[in-house]
Amino acid sequence: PPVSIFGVPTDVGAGARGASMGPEALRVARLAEALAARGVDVRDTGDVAGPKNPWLPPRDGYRHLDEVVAWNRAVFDASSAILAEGRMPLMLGGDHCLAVGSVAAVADHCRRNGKSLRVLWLDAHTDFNTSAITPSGNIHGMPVACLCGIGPEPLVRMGGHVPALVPDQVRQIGIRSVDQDEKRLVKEHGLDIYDMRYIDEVGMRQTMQQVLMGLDESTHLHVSFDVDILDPSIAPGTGTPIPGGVNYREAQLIMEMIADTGFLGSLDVVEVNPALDDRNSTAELAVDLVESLFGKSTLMRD
Ligand code: DIR
Ligand code: MN
Ligand code: MN
Ligand code: MN
Repeated sequence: PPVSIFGVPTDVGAGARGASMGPEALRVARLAEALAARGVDVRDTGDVAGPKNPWLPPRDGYRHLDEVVAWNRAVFDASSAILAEGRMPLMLGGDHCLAVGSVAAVADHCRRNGKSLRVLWLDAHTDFNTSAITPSGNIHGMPVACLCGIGPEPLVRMGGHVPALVPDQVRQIGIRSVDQDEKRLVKEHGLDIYDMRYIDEVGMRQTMQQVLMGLDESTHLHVSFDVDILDPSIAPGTGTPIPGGVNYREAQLIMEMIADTGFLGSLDVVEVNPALDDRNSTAELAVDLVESLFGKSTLMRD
């Protein structure tokens, strides 16, 4: 399907500044050109707009809630418009709080079109915090909870339908950092989490076979790719790097196995932070992996 790229240059949901430069870093790494070279009909619609980062401490367990809501409304509108045109939204973050808007738009689109949505959350973190339990107040640690109906009213209601998602629709891959009370909450809500220990024990191939089980022609796959799923040795340019991440070959296999399904319907690439990167290598690796997600492989396979 044809792809429309849009950038969301903000870091209002993060604990480190710099993810606001992510869209430009991914453009400098020639994301659109790489997809076009694969024969994808791709358009870059530019950046959406929103408030500046006031860089204030959290209030009532949330940092920059009003700004996060404003940016997510812009994301929801951009993503919804692209889906309505029959194109695939590719969001360039920005921090991961923006997935509230992008996934809410996709959930709404699927509901209207009789599609069943499955969300693949590629991340070191489960992003299932709430204002009551967050150690940071950073809203990029909360989008999955918000999408599942737990969170501040304006974020939970973003797409109109509450909750936007049920935990059943989510698969989380690469997880290795879950906060103390967040552990209890993800267990309580039955999230399907393929953490690094699981990947170590069964291998990435079997992990992805589990993750991709039960798909059919009606499935819309949304991939929310937080680059901190990758090991910091290969992806240093991100705000909350956690050791023990997915290596280069494992990451390629994730993307290639998703591509093989043929059901990719939308994508977020988030948490690229050029201020912390080594010569744009994280953005370049992200582009390489997105190429694989769109079907690039070493050989023709059957
Ligand atoms: C941490 C970090 N769990 C928090 N979360 C991040 O602040 O809630 N998510 N970095 O991507
Ligand atoms: Mn995340
Ligand atoms: Mn993360
Ligand atoms: Mn590749």
